Amino acid sequence: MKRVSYDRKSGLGAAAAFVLGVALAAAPGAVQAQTCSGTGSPVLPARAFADVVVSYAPVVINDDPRVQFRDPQTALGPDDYAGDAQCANGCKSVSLGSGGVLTLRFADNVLRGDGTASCDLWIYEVGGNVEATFVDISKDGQTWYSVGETSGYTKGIDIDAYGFGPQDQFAYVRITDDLNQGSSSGYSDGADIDAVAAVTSVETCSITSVTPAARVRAGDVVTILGSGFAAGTTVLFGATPASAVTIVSSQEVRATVPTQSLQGSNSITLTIPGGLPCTLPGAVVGTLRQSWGSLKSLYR
Ligand SMILES: [Ca+2]
Ligand SMILES: [Ca+2]
Ligand SMILES: [Ca+2]
Repeated sequence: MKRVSYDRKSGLGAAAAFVLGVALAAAPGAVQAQTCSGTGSPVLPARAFADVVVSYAPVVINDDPRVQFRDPQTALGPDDYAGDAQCANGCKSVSLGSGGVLTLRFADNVLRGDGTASCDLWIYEVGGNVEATFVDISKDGQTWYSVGETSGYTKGIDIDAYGFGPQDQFAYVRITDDLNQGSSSGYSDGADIDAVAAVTSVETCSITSVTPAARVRAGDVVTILGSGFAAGTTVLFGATPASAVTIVSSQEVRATVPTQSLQGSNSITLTIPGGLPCTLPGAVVGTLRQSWGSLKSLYR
């Protein structure tokens, strides 16, 4: 939000704010409607929202945006901005400054196209003014694809319109404030991001570490840390199912190395029910030797 221009949400109820938001979208200088629109921001499951801050590079001029508006963690999880543009009760959004950049990642879900012109991606830009951002998406955090410009929180982005579809899975969203739109000063200068959601979302998981990773033997129990794990998650060592799996939490799974030999480097693949698998290549290096426990079970 920038000081000059409108004061869209302060002191207004959500319904009034929505009506004003629509009116402002057609105001001179405002960004025109995107390729899809909803009736205000959609109600989505918590898992659909962005999970991790990859990077945050605000443009700060004369201490604007102020430091309390520069916490990128406020852009994670479900939208929770309720009209407190001054952050009297703590900031619920992060301000980019003019030309600033915020990159987020989905860790327990991915963004896909849905094969129709319906909205697939939603940026919840909030605060006292409607401000525009350029939006790019990426599968790997390296190669980026522009999916246009958006503003406010009353319309979404249809990624099918950019040539993508259900076969494409994106884990990264990069939001760049349009420095040619809006003014360029104020305590929360630049676009203010409350949340980012994959409207067309498929659940998955991610693996951050496996221990032990070396000299793993049949019968050993390895601890897999990551996110998005759920009841019923299956585990593969290479192509071989784990002989036992314990779901400790959404961030920890313990799996028993299968009896078959696991010589050399092996990937670990987890699959949650109804979701897409997540794989860590070269996660464990096995040896032919079996653990004492598994040998005992063989000769029992
Ligand atoms: Ca998520
Ligand atoms: Ca779509
Ligand atoms: Ca928020």
